[in-house]
Amino acid sequence: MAPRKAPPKTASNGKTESLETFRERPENQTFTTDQGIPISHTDDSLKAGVRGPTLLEDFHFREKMTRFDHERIPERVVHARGSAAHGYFQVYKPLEKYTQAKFLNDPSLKTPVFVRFSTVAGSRGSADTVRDVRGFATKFYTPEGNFDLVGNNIPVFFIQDGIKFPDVVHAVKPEPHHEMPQAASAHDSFWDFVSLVPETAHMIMWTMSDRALPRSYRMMEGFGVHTFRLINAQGKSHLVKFHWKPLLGTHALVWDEAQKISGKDPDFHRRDLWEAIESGNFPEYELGLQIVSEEDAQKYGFDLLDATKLLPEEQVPVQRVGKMVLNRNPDNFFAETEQVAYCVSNVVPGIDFTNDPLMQARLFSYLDTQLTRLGGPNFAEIPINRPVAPVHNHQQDGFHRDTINTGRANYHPNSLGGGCPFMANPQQAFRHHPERMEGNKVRQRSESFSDHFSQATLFFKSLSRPEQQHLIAALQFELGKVERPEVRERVVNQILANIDTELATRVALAVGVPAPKAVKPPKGDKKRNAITTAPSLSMLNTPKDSIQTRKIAVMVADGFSALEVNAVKKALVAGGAIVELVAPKLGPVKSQEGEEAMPEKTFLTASSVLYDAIYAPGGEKSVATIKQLADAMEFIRDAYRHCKAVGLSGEGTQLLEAAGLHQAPAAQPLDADPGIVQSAKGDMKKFTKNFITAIAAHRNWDREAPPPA
Ligand code: HDE
Repeated sequence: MAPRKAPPKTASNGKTESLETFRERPENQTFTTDQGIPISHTDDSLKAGVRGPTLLEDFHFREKMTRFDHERIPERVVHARGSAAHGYFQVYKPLEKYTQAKFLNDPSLKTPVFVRFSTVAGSRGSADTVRDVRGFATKFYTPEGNFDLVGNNIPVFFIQDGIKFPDVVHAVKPEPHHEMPQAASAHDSFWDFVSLVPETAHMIMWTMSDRALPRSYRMMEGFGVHTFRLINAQGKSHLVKFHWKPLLGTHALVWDEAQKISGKDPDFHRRDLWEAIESGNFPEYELGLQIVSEEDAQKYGFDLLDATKLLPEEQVPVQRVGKMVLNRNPDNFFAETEQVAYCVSNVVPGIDFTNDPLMQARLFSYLDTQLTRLGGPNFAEIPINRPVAPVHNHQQDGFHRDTINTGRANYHPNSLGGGCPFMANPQQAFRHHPERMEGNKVRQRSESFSDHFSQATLFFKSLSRPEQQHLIAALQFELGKVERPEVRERVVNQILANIDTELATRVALAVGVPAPKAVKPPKGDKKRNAITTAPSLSMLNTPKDSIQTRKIAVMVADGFSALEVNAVKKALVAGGAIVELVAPKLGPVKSQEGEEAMPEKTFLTASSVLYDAIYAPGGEKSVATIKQLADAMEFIRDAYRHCKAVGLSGEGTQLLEAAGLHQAPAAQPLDADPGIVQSAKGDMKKFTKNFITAIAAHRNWDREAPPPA
């Protein structure tokens, strides 16, 4: 791992300081029971005779075992697998025109945050790089109480009304009879649901796209999904969509790579986040707002209350209003990451809800599920969940109550307690927006929610060609795993055929289903998009100008060229990349110049799927050794297959042929491939420049052989 640039554990803010009271430090302390009784021996239980039975009076043994027996709490019903970090948020300039929220109005204020990233379907111990939506939940500890922005890395959702959430989650989770498959949507019950519920169409396009395979939590966008409201001090309301924009750009893995990583390092995203923060490469995101006046709400050809729709940036630009920096890892996974409780209904004055029926359901569900998961109603007192704003009310009792309320007036109004706590000044208190309401009591979907395919088509059409190929291949894979032909057929004909003919046809051919006829919008689905493509939806257009925090493996064995390695390493590190030497074994490797270097990994313990790019330097003996290693050849073939930058200098250039890549069925020949950077003669200056450009490009998708037609 690269050395730390800064000592992040000292990075503190109002929240992390408040946690100090609860931190337990064992340094130079004596071992005790939970009651503080000193213990000098914890390796043998108390017995009647040295070979006799353990005694019931052994309170130390019983306490130790009882505590162990009760360590587990229920995992989250969704988003069970997650990783989190502390940091802060700072607004660029006051947003008083739109909101009275203090943390969005004071540019000098660093609001503490705790962010938890997650997958959705898998259990707590499942792999990070599965095909799935990622959660992106942020708790802002503002001076006016906690605001939780509980978002995802995809701007839309599977369903329009929260009453269908149990159905979609049951369908995607492992099937109930045999609990398979884990953390995967590629099975019959999920696609059966999709085939019968056309409102899933748009979200399916996103989950089958590269967005569902992020390279890193540091390189994915976040979305509040629903339309929220911002309310200013005069009570005026604007509609708003929240966004997080990663400063490193939005980048993805490829499916074969993601699957291999699941085996090589199931903690890939967790480790990436942890190591980035430990080494001072703090993840950064800008908060973006799309603001729409109430008067314009009906202008976009779809209903802003429908969470299966996004508001294209081309129609309403995203204003970047502030920055979030994650600069400190938690001290204890369970106490912080596991016990944190986000809740959509945690809003502060100046932010309010809308009638989006998905959001309305969420306003109920989070607190409800936390009552079980965290064992009662007092979970807001768990240190990570406490606001930094003071808390005073008449709540009392229940399991795990920490607060010792003083006085005898636990009701309102009271005179015994002098009327305390006083009601807040209405100008500073939370005020629900007084939206006018009328209507009949009905169990019914609004007609304005009926167009399920226009934006699915818009998304598909807006992707670059390689992204479209990946999406088609993903559907070929997922439906290829579905056992029942009628389910495959329904997905193709009822869903995909309404999105795009080429997409539906290519999937149909790969999964043994008759190809559908040309797309025609189903009855009642007449609305079409105001725009035909939205470039902002493609990751092609994300920033690709830096190699910061990219990981590069240097393949060495005894006899490598230190001259070449040193030149390349220096340039890569100067660009902010992390360079690791990978060798046949641990322990020093000797260069042809006689220098010794220490490899971080071996071809056995590492794999190129764990790196962004690979570099093979010259050195006759080194290259001859590497050629003989099956794992090293696999290293090169995988990097090539996953479209990564491959740098080769001196004798290292022989390795492409040794790995059989001169025969690879690629769309682009090796010598025309900008991601394959070679210098047989060792012009290291030009070589490093081109290699850095290739790494910054993230991948060279033009190399890819297209999926079966
Ligand atoms: Fe959630 N969701 N969700 N969800 N969700 C939960 O709350 C729910 C939805 C999201 O890191 C649960 O404490 C319903 C959309 C994240 O702790 C639960 C509906 C979005 C997290 C729940 C949705 C999300 C959750 C499970 C449909 C993106 C993880 C454990 C109406 C905007 C938070 C928990 C963390 C977690 C309910 C849909 C994001 C069961 C009913 C849409 C990031 O309450």
